[in-house]
Amino acid sequence: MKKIAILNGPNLNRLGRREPLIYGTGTLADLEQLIRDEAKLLGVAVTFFQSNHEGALVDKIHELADAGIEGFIVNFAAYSHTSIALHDALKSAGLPAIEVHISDIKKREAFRHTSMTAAACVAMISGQGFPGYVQALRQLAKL
Ligand code: CA2
Repeated sequence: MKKIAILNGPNLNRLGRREPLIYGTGTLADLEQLIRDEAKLLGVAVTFFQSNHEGALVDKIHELADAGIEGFIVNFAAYSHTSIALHDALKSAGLPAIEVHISDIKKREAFRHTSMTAAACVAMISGQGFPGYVQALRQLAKL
């Protein structure tokens, strides 16, 4: 069974509490359940990690790569726009990664238009809401 990790970055543990017009009303637990349901249909094993700390996300990428994970779905949230460390961590893992953004980052403030981490990914899905993670899982399952 293919093993995929879903990594979520800072403030995504607050989903469903504020800004419903941008991020919807679902919580992180709802998002994880949606992905778990799809993983079951696809016959893929999924593992989840959320952190508000850049270094913790870097450490988790290394740990999962050493443990034999086969791909990543990443939403590094605000770190997507700033973090060369997370870009390098994905590169060091040498595994397929798909970046997801719940909102359409190109239609928001200019400081969200660039992603440092997307360049270390095989694809980016932005603006599809929670279903963007499901799309990413389907794509990775095929690789
Ligand atoms: O659209 C996305 O998925 C983002 O990665 C979400 C990040 C944002 O910094 C990125 O530019 C785009 C924000 C994470 C969640 O922030 C919340 C803010 C208010 C309420 C709940 C979550």
